[in-house]
Amino acid sequence: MPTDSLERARATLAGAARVTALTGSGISAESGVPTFRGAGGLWRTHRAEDLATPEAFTRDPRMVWEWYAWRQEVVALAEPNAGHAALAALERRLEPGAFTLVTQNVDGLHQRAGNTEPLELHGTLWRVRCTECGEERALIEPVTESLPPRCALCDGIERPGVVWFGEELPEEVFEMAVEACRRSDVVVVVGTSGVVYPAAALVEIARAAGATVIDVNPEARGPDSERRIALAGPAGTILPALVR
Ligand code: BJW
Ligand code: ZN
Repeated sequence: MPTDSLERARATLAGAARVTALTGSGISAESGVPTFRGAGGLWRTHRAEDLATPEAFTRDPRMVWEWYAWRQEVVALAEPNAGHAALAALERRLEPGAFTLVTQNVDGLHQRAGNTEPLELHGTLWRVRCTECGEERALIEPVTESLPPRCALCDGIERPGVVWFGEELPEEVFEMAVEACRRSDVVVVVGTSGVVYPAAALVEIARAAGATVIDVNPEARGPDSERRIALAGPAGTILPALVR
């Protein structure tokens, strides 16, 4: 990464009144949480993307739950990394309400790092919902009961409180994310392949509204332009340097 890109990004961020960060699984990679599409995106012999569907759950709820229970264990043992910490520092540095954190991640590491209310586009590993009566409950630790877990009210099968392919994102959460992107001077995009919609459209919305997009990703490719700065490298190194 050219140092002048980092300097330009730092100056742009420092001059911004409103900032949004949009994160994906890459920001948690350095905490030991696997991404979806890179190395480690396989669980047993299954592609993560094939498990994150309502069809997979209907076919074999127990198997899909074993994957989620394993991921809960991985995340419970993980710690937020320097990239998460830098975004928490950025929130503290800006005026109240001037920073919005939008995440596709379900791991809860942003909250543990100190961000107050990330907009969780794809839900969370730490809530479950009954597929029969809709009752929800929060989890404070990984599920340990026999899988799939069952509803205390009606004995229906519970499902993870996440958004699978073909399902709608939580409407209000997505609208708040769109609004934040429209109003932001700078959008920092961290650790996402940008292939999953509608989350990926947020970057297009921000750009169309005139924001500068700073891309933090080992795979980030130039060229830089007036409204786009690519910072190629791991979030745990780049974000602290950007926010410092
Ligand atoms: C690092 C790093 C380091 C590594 N530092 N970086 C328009 C066009 C085509 C298709 C669609 C469309 N609109 C909707 C669709 C369908 C579909 C979709 O987008 N499909 C595409 C894949 C083709 N979208 C949906 O179905 C969505 N719903 C919807 O649109 O509803 C309306 C509708 C309904 C019915 C029909 C049509 C429309 C829902 C999407 C839900 C996605 N859910 C998942 C699972 C969540 C639960 C769980 O976690 O189990 O969300 S899938 C998975 O992908 C997960 C992630 O949040 C999401 C994004 O992945 P992410 O985070 O980008 O990870 P990777 O692995 O792809 O990338 C990691 C990146 O990190 C890489 O770039 C690395 O380089 C980088 N990296 N180390 C920084 N150290
Ligand atoms: Zn129930």
